[in-house]
Formats: sequence, C-alpha cells, structure tokens
Amino acid sequence: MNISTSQALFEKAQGFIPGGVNSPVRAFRAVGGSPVFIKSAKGPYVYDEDDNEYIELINSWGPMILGHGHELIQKAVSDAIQHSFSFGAPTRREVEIAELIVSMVPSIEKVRMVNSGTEATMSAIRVARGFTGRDKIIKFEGCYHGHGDSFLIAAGSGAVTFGTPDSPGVTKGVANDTLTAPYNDLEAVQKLVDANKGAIAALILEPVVGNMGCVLPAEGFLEGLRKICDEEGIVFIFDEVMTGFRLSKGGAQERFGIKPDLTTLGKIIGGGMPVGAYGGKAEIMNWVSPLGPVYQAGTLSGNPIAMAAGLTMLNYLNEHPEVYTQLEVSGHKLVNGFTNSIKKLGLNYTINSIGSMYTLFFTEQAVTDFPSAKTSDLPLFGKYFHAMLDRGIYMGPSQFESMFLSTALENSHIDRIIQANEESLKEVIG
Ligand code: HOZ
Repeated sequence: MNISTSQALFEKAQGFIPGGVNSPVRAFRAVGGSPVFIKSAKGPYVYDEDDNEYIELINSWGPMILGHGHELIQKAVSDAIQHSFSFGAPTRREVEIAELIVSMVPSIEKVRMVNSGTEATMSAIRVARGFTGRDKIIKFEGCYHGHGDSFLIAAGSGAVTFGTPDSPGVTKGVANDTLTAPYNDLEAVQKLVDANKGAIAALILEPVVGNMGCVLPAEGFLEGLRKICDEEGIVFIFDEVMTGFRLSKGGAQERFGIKPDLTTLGKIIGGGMPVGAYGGKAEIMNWVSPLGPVYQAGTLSGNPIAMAAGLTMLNYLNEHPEVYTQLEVSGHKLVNGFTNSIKKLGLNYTINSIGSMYTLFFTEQAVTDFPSAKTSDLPLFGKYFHAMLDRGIYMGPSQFESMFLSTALENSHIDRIIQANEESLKEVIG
C-alpha cells in the first residue's frame, strides 16, 4: 500500500508538532510505522492523503455513530454557519440541547455544556469537591478521564500506551488527592473508603471502560459502588464520554439501570464537533457558577455551530431507536465472526464487547481490569493492526482502546472486516 504522502506529512509534522500529532495515540508509536493522514470520510469509509480507502472502526473515537458526513448534520452545520461562528452569548439551541439531554439521560436534571470530555471531567470533580467540602477522589486503574491533572494517575488510553500512566507535571499534592483502585474490585474500594473516612468527594469511573480496551463491569460492581457512595456521601460520577448515547440513548446508566449523581459526556454529544458536558442532580449542579460558588466558564462553551451539530445528532438518536437495534445486531455479527475465526485457528484470545464497542485482546486471560489487559501480547497486536490496515480496515492503533461501530456499516462491510480479521490473524501467528 502506498502511504508516501502520509509519510512525508508525518516527517514534516515532527518539526513543528510534538511527536508530529495533536493527540499522542495517533502517532502509531504503539504499533510502529507511520500514521496515515486522513483527507476525507463518508459513511463507513475514510480516505487517506494517498487516496487509500479504509473501513472505519474508530469513527473519530466514537462520535461518528451514524457514520461520516451524515446529511442532516452537514445541513445543520452549514445552516448555522450562515449566522456567524461564535457569539459568547446564550442561544436558543443551548436551551434545546440541555432539555433534550435531560430527557434522554436518566440521572441528569441539569447540565452545563463545555468543549471536551476533559473539561467535563475536570469540572465535574470540582463541583463534587465544592458540594461535599472534601478533597480526595477515587478513580480506577486503567480508566481514562481525559488529561486533567487529577486523572493522570494510573491512567489508561494514550497514557498507558506510552508507558506514562502517571504523568510528570502533576504535583504531588494533586496526585495525593487521587486514590486508585483496581477496576471490578469492590473490596478494594471499600478499603480505600474506610481508610479515608469523610475525605472522599467523588468516585469516578467509566461504567464500561473503553480506555484499557473494552472492559465490562462485573455483575454487581456498579450497584456495589452506588451503595458505597450512598453510605459515605460520595458523589458517584459516571464518565460516559464514550458510552453516552452509544450503549443506549441514555448511555450505560440506562443500559445497566444505575443512576450516578453526576455524568460526564463528550464525543457523540457534539456530532463530531468539539463538545463536552457535565450534568446530574440539580442539588449538585446548583453549586455551579453563577448560581453557586464553584467557578467554571468558557468563551466557546455552547458554541452555536457545535450546538447545531450536537442537537441534530441527539434529536436523530432520540427519534430513531432502530439505531441501537442495528448497532447491537452489527456488534453481535462482528464478534461472532471473530470468535469463529479465533476458534478455527486454534487460538484462545479474548474478545470483550457490548453493543457497538469491542476489543480483541491478544491474551488468553479474561480481561476484567488493568493488570489482565496488560497481559496482552503488544508486539503481536502491532503486527495484527498493520495486517488489518493493509487490508483496508482502520482500527485504533493501540491494544488499549475500544473500537466503535457506526450505523453506516452494512452486512457486506462487516463480512469484509471478519474476513480481514481471519486473514490478519493467520498472517501474524505464522
Ligand atoms: N484518547 C483518545 C482515545 N481514547 C484518543 C483521541 C485522539 O487521538 O483523537
């Protein structure tokens, strides 16, 4: 495959951008080789600068749940730009999207729009701290909540991919206020809570993890956490940046029937534009400025173009429940196909999946937490990644990421992915 234009761009980029990319995982360092530079995308396909076509399994890390360039969202954006790009003042669509989010996400009574998932998580813990008057938070090893200081402790996604789960630059004071527990380990959480009585403001987790690869909550885990938080007056936060509007129209909380106190959102909520949000119980959200004393602001928050894209996306999802049926069917078909190939080849690798999220882990162990995710054969994953890319399948370039399906994938695309997977596995295991 000719990727010479991408290679030239990457080489040039190294001179001006740290590592040549604006977000680390994109540099392909975990899988080797040179990243492909994307020029355009439509429906289930992305095209690189050398005009190679790939079937999409990243979908911008989640937002493009309807595939690329959906006509309704394109129209909403092009209509909105006729009226300028930013006002720094309230607009009608901000009210409409807030009302819609409250109606779709079971636990959200009030919501504040921001510009990214990172802003959402940073703001959510600040509110939790203001509300409780406490400093410490609990997060889980391998969960990733964006690049806010408090979260770069035992962090997943790019942080673990590049061997820096604890980032330099985070002060000891901040790090001391972040307690970590193994995912799916209720006992460990209870011990942390007992050892820090009255000091924990918030417990934050990905209710289904996407950032150490796809990892599901064990039976009773979310319920157990809810109970601990209730008993100890801890603000329970679901980071639904990945799962929100994806695992159902009300996210993981609707799917699992558990209501957190606060929820953070991103990705799909902007229809591909940079949007995040945090919301939850009114009694907590009423602490946010200007109603309450917890300060959080943003010139571009609620940006009119981004709101037009997000509102159109959410309205569509709200009015088309068949989206979720289709994603479930596609997810099952793909995972069944992968499972059959794995068995046929005499392998015993682990596939974790739920709805339209999945990860094939190159390990024979069940993957239920960060240590088990790390038993994966990373060099083998790198070879597999390139074998898939060579066959026109565009995946996340790290073992520690989830893939995201879109409704633009038809049966024929899924068949092609299954076939590419089988051929790629054959190629890499020799
Ligand atoms: N941290 C993101 C995935 N979990 C990657 C974002 C990107 O590179 O765009």
